Amino acid sequence: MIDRESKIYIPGHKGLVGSAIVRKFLSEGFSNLILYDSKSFDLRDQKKVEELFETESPEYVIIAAAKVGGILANNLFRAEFIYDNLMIEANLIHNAFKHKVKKLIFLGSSCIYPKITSQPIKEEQLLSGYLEKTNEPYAVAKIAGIKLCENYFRQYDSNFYSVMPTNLYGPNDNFDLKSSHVLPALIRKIHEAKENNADEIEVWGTGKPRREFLYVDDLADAIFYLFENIDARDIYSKNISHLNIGTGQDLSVSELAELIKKTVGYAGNIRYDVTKPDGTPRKLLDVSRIHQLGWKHKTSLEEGIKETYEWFVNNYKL
Ligand code: GFB
Repeated sequence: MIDRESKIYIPGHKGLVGSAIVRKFLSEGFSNLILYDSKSFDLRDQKKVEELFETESPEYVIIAAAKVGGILANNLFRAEFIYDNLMIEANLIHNAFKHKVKKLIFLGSSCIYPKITSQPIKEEQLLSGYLEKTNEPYAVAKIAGIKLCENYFRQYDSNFYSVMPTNLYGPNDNFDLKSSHVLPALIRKIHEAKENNADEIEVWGTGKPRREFLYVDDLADAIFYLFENIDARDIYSKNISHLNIGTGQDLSVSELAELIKKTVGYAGNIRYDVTKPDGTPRKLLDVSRIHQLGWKHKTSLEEGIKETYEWFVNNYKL
């Protein structure tokens, strides 16, 4: 068991993922959390990050900070998606090394895998083919983060490793229609269509791409489990560079829209805007490794959507 008094730095603690990790760690008795607001603290600033490590001396680091967004934001803000993410992760990982952090967990995304690859996707399939163009800048930055952790381990024995969650959703998600991911976007569109008695909603692309969704509190649970039980050598000794985290189940965007319509109680039609990109046809993670390590998700997609919809109705200010 890791000492509950340990100092844990969680960059990105206000986002969807970071806020779930904070909730989980607080509930497990860790109260010595180092939390800096990314609005007032620029993680791209090398000097500032160095000063933070000198002042705070964190013992553990969990990197939930990143510039993230849905398919359109990734495609439009390509320069920021690669630059911001490279700077954030390089500053954090290098300073964690310099300040002898005991364990660091870096979070990426399932978009690191090739666009066309066999399914479900095993960890070994990283760098075995071309990336999906819409999120190539983000994916390249995340692959660089994986390789930073792996090579600080290989050269210096740093206890740093990466986890790649599938598409995430839950409380504190981004519901802005231009920058959000599909699940929160459809919750908002369907809710507003119901409120306004609209006949139809617009869904981007063909509705055929398949996605896997993990409730963010389940991700936080997985991170906590790994934090307590798994070290870098447990990962790299298996000749993999990171661990997948998902449910092992996917559905099409059309099926997702139908599920959300049911939860919200909306009976209108769906119009597909095929001028918008589909992105990767499918990215279902092979989660057998994390299952073998003793962790499995708990929340069904139906329950997770219900919780997220309730959160949206009660908390989101339109
Ligand atoms: O969730 P999403 O934006 O990202 O889109 P990706 C998933 C699928 O849903 C795409 C369709 O085929 C979209 O065209 N979609 C339908 C919509 N309606 C909507 C809508 O209203 N909003 C959005 N956003 N999509 C991202 C990557 O890819 O996934 C990131 O760009 C990251 O790098 C993230 O990895 C997890 O799953 O295609």
